[in-house]
This record gives sequence, C-alpha cells and structure tokens, in this order.
Amino acid sequence: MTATLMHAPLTCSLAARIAAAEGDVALDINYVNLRTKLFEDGSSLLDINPLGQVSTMILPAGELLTETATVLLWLQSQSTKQGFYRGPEDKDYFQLVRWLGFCATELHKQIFRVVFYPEATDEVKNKVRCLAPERFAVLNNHLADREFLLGDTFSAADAYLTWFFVLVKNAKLDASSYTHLHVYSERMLARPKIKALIESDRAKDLAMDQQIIPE
Ligand SMILES: N[C@@H](CCC(=O)N[C@@H](CS)C(=O)NCC(=O)O)C(=O)O
Repeated sequence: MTATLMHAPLTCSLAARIAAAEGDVALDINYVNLRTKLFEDGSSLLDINPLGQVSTMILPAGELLTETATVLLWLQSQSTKQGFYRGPEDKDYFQLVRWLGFCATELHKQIFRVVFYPEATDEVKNKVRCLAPERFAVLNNHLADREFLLGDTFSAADAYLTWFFVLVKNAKLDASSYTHLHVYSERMLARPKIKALIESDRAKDLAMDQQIIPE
C-alpha cells in the first residue's frame, strides 16, 4: 500500500514529491488545483482538509496527515535508501526537525505566505521581504561547511528548502549574494530528479490552468 499526496503543482507539496523521489519512497499523486480546490475527478480538497491546503496526504492505512513538515518527516521515516532514512534514534533527528521547523515557520509561513497573498498590500509585502536577509544569513553560515542541511546527506529538510528556491524569484527575493546558500540552492535545483519534478510541475500548472504563482 502506498500513501497518496494531494499535490498542487509548484506549491509546498512539491517538497514532499522531492523528498519521496530523493528517498525512493513510493507515492501516489492526486493532482489538485489550489485555485479551485478541485481534483481532476471533480471532488474537492475541502472534503479532505477543511482548510483547503496542501500538503495533505492519506497514509497507506487511510489516516490523514497534514502539515508539510510532518509529511516530510513521515516520508523520511519510510525510506529504505542508505543515508536518507531518519528516525528519533538518529543523532541528527532533532536537527532534521529543527530545519523543517525553520523552513515552515521562518521561510514558508513568515515570508511566502505574505508575499504570495493577493490581498496583502505592496507595503506589507516589502516589509516582510526585509525579514529575508537575516534568515538567509543563518542558512548561509550553516551551509559554509556543509553540503546539505544535515551535513553529508540529502534530507527532507533540503527538499523543503529547495522548494523555497524554486519560487524565490517569483517572491522577488534575491539570495545570490549569500555565496554558500547560493551555491547550495543552485546545486539542489540541478539535481536530476528535482529538475525533472520542477519541469513536470511547471507544465502541469499550465495544463491545469492553476497558475497561482505570480510571474
Ligand atoms: N500549515 C500548512 C500550510 C501550508 C500552506 O500554506 N500551503 C499553501 C500552498 S504552499 C496552501 O495550501 N495555500 C492555500 C490556502 O491557504 O488556501 C502546511 O504546513 O502544510
């Protein structure tokens, strides 16, 4: 039995697809248009998750799992790929939870939630963009002597951070002067499985006429 990810192209559920691909975890995909909240069969995401949000996943036993960080943690716990699996017994487990929390609260909700929110004024969006440099600096320092957020191996936290960089230009943010972070993000975006997922999502976003991410 396989988990099913409710996936809206280019949104944070892309991080879950990246983690599953990198960790060799099988995942069924049910595409949802986040603008209309409708799946391709006409049913509604709101009937599964009343907030109408992704990431939303149905586990193999039928249980509902929401919250991108939790979905990513679950995917990492299911991997049998050498170096990818992490569970509470691993010494860097809490570093994994730390960086998932950082991505969720400091980048995703704190910044993207506002700059991609159509109702927010430009003044508010620009104020929120001013929060980015400090956060980029934290990541830049951390990545100065590490290939990945956890050190030597790709983890679900890298999947979440990589998704942020898929949309960083659309958010009118520029991290290119943070050398270590910039090199890291370019390296992540060039990984073959990640590149293929981004290209596939861009095409699907257009085909579904979702297009919720501003140019
Ligand atoms: N708390 C949720 C929220 C994630 C979230 O904001 N998802 C966005 C897409 S990246 C979404 O579903 N937006 C639609 C909406 O809020 O109506 C999580 O951590 O997964």
